[in-house]
Amino acid sequence: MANIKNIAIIAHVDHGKTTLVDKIMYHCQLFRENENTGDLILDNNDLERERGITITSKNVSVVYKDTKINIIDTPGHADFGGEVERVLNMADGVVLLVDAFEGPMPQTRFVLQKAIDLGLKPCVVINKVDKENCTPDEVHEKVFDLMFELGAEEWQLDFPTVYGSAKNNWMSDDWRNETNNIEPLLDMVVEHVPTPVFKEGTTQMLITSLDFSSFTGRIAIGRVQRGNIVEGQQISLVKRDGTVTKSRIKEVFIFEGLGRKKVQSVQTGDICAVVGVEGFEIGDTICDLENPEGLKAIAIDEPTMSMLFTINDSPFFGKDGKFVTSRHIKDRLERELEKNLALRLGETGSADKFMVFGRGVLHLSVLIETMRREGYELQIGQPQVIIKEIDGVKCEPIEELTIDLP
Ligand SMILES: Nc1nc2c(ncn2[C@@H]2O[C@H](COP(=O)(O)OP(=O)(O)OP(=O)(O)O)[C@@H](O)[C@H]2O)c(=O)[nH]1
Ligand SMILES: [Mg+2]
Repeated sequence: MANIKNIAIIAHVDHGKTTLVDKIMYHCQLFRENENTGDLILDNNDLERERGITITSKNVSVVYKDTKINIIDTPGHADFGGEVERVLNMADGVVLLVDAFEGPMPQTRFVLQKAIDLGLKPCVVINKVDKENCTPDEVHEKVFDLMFELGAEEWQLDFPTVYGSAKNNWMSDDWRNETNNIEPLLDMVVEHVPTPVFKEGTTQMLITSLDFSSFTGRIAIGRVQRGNIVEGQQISLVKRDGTVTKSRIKEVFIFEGLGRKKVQSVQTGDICAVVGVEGFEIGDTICDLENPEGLKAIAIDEPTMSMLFTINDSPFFGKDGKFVTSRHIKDRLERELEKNLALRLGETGSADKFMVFGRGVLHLSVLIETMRREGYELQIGQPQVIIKEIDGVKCEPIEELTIDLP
């Protein structure tokens, strides 16, 4: 089997994940010399471009010194933490980026906690050392303290580190010693991230993401955990609740560069996209036809905010969008639930009103803006914090705010 490394890039918002992935893709020559692909290639939908943030995680794959590296770029904003959590299931190691000036931030802690709990090997990148007055050595120490505090095991605490500037396209073992490429980072990944071991046995693949194509329909994405997946294979689908349905795989694809390549079969450890499975959801397992053994379903963090979505009953009804009825809105919201796992839909007792629960205002506003652009017209209420009773005490979600002032 070819050498494979599966890594997820995790960090707090804006610490430079997507910029780093750009540089990796350029270094591994995914593009022709004369091809101008611009910056933040993976932030490819309109909302991501406009806001300059990553909203959904994405897979790319590069080849470096005979090793295939599957890279998952993740969103840094806390509202999309649910997304990060589940894609980490596909990785064997994480590249944790920390800003050399800001140091570890709340979301660094959150995503690192998930990675440590899943037993992934951390590799640390202290990024943005080009910033004035940054303190890479102190930041390195803080990352160590943070890992210790989060209960990392010894082999995790023994993490390798590189320093550099993703923006200026260099990484190095020492931040004072600027290089002219990012090879030290890739070498670190190749050396320290474990290669998936081939597991004999029947097929098992946890569906961690989904994609849609107007030609082939819904596409299941995940990592083959055991055995292999073959084109045309008959399979059982074990749902999150344990029920089993039968289905057949039409086609399998592996990730190659920015796109996908059709293959006959995929072995344990590689990340693949599967076409043809019927009625699947994220969190289901694709298993052997005769001996279906489901994998542990993915746990998702609970929503913290709710918002009331209603049809537009104002005098301006119908001026803006083309999908205006409660039926339209309901269908759209239900479709969103399929891929937006941290989202919930609640009953309101009225057919025109929908209570939508999300991870935060940004999470909900991205949904609203996406719906608006798709031509939906709706009215929304104020965001409400979800209050929960834990052991008889009323509790509300809290958020920490740090303000640095001169
Ligand atoms: N000075 C400096 N700026 C950087 C460096 N790397 C990235 N940036 C800038 O930081 C900003 C955020 O970069 P992104 O790559 O979008 O960060 P991200 O971590 O993907 O952000 P989210 O996906 O939204 O969490 C951009 O304006 C980059 O140009 C660096 O090494 N030095
Ligand atoms: Mg990004």
